[in-house]
Amino acid sequence: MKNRIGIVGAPITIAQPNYGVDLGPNAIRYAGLHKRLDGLNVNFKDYGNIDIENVGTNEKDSKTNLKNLKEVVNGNQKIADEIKVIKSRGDFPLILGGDHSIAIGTISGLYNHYKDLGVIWFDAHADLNTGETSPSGNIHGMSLAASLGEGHKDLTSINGEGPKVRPEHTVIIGARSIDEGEREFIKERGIQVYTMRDIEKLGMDTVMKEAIDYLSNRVDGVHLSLDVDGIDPLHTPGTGTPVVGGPSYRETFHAMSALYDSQILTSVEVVEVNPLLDNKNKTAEVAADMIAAVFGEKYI
Ligand code: B3U
Ligand code: MN
Ligand code: MN
Repeated sequence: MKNRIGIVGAPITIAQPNYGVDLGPNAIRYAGLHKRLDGLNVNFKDYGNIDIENVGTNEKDSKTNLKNLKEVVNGNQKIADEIKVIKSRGDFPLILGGDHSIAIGTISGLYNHYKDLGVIWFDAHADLNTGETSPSGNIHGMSLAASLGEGHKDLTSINGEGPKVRPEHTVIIGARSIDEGEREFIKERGIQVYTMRDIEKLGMDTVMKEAIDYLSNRVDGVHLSLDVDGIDPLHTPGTGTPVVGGPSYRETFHAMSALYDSQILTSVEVVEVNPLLDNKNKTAEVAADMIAAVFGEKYI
């Protein structure tokens, strides 16, 4: 890692109903993030947490089917602005969420710095809903769609109107809970998806090799968006929408190590750690382990 890592907390929690994800950034710090990075001899600076208001309700808007649209947009605008500052300093952004809606802000902030940004979306879900298809109205299930230019205009217009990433530059890994509308989206737009079935058949090593190969020919930067619910809830109980049957701790660690070895990544975010649902900060510890792996920690 040549660049200094610029750490920032992005504590949005109102794009999903289990409030407490706003405590995620500090929980990951308390899990020993700085010490782990010190141990890897990487240079980093922690810029603290972005000031997010998090005033919301659990009501869907009757017209848009979205919860807390204005507040989520405001929070994400702040995140996009902060990412631009971190990038202009030449740092490698490491964003601690926050619910997964923060990807709308991070990817919008990264947008101007790349000609063709690639995204690896490690998640149990596809987050490809829009107000029309969402079963919940929760915007954290719409953030990849918004980044691809689909959904409410306010969500797709942060830092300029329209798509920030192309579907053919997007790889989803670990999916095992995909809604009907999301399935259509994937088919229509040709997004590369490695479901749990694919991981089971190919093995994580091959999946990562393929994903890295696929992206490295097409993009000039890769953002890793790691939703901790992508990992099996056996290891990550502190998250709002756990789905059984995910990659194990060691498979995920291996995936992160493969990304480190490839040196393909240009930014990383880790989302959906909810300390209020957790067991003795276990989920934040796993998040810190995965961050350490993605920055080069090895077993020996
Ligand atoms: N697909 C469902 C559930 C969900 C999405 N993301 C999470 N849960 N974490 C939805 O509400 O869009
Ligand atoms: Mn997600
Ligand atoms: Mn998820």
